Amino acid sequence: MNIQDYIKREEKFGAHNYHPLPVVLERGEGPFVWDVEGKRYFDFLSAYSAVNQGHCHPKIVEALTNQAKKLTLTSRAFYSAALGEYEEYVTKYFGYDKILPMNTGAEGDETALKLCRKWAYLKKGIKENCAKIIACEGNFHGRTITIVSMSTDPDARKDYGPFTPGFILIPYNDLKALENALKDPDVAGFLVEPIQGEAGVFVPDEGYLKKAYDLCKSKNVLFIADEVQTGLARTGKLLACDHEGVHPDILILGKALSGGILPISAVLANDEIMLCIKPGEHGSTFGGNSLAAKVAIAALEVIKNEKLAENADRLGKIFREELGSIKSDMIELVRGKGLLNAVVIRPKGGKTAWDVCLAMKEKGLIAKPTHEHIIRFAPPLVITEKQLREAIGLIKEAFRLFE
Ligand code: IF1
Repeated sequence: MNIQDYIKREEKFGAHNYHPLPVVLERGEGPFVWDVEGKRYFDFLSAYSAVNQGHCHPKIVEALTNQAKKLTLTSRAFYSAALGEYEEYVTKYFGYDKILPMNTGAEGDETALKLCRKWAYLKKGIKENCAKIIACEGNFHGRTITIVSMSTDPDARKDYGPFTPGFILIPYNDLKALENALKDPDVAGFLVEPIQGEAGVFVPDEGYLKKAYDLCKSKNVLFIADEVQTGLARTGKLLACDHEGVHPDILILGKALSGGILPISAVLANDEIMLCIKPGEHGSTFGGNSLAAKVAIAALEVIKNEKLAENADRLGKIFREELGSIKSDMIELVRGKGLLNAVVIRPKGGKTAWDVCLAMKEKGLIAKPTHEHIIRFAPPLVITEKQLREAIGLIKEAFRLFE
């Protein structure tokens, strides 16, 4: 089979809910992936920041294979040795009383929404079915019908109605709008991405998160941070909220919580919030399974032991400086934090971000445009400076093709 055969087979038997770059991958290691013809690429998407620890990290794979031979899943109908060990480890790691373990990021967000509403009725005293949650325009929190009910992206929500009520949308990075929305006594929570990933790596103004947090506290509203994409060292700190010393009331994690090995997500909160959910009021078959518990511990150990946040911080500065120095009228601006960066592309002669991505693929680096004219660059955080500089060279070569 050649590459086209692989692509045709996916087209024929798979739903068309994506438009992938024409590359067929079959192996990954560290910052690299190889296609079915053995060609090597720098992976500059990291599966949307799920592979922060690098592809197939040996320590995480070892935890997976050891536990897979022992016990993978018993469900939460019973206690399990691995889950308790993970719960203690992860709550101490992030500084919370408790974790509610789930699987996908969307389930993490849904769990946070349910927790916030429960708290609203049981603790804040909002009238039942009247709780409101503030979210930001341009948000991405997953793809369930309730989550797309607060989306402003037509592609994410068209023809999926009717939608879940109870959301107030405000512009991102706009404290006045937040202050205004917080006047509503039925507001229970503010759900926000510390950096908006899908919207094109929007980094809010310095101090925005801290001031937003303080505004929420002044109105007894929960500050809910969706760190599914920005968390776990991606932006140069363990959490993006750490850049401003904000400790969210509810923290949502996913993606790299498993190092890209399994779907693992988590919601962390203190007892006053977490204990609002009683037995039988929420759950999932795979949430907190023993295999995920051991994989998540290993994934978190790698982040600490290999100082991935420090690496992301240092290399991110080099990346933005180098990309910013490229003389190309297709580069409108470069922005990001740590190793979550994006380049806004100015189309030229009919050539778009997609064409740049195709050119980079030919050079041996894969990345994908988001929203037409923005290319996100997010390599695994294990990349070395030498590898990063080699990758930057390939990016520069690709842009030169359009001069
Ligand atoms: C797709 C990007 C999109 C997320 C944040 C929750 C979730 C995500 C901040 C849900 C997931 C993924 C989903 C994937 C593409 C990618 C993505 F922002 F990362 F680029 F879509 F916007 N919160 N983001 O970023 O987690 O349920 O997927 O595990 O759906 O196309 P999930």
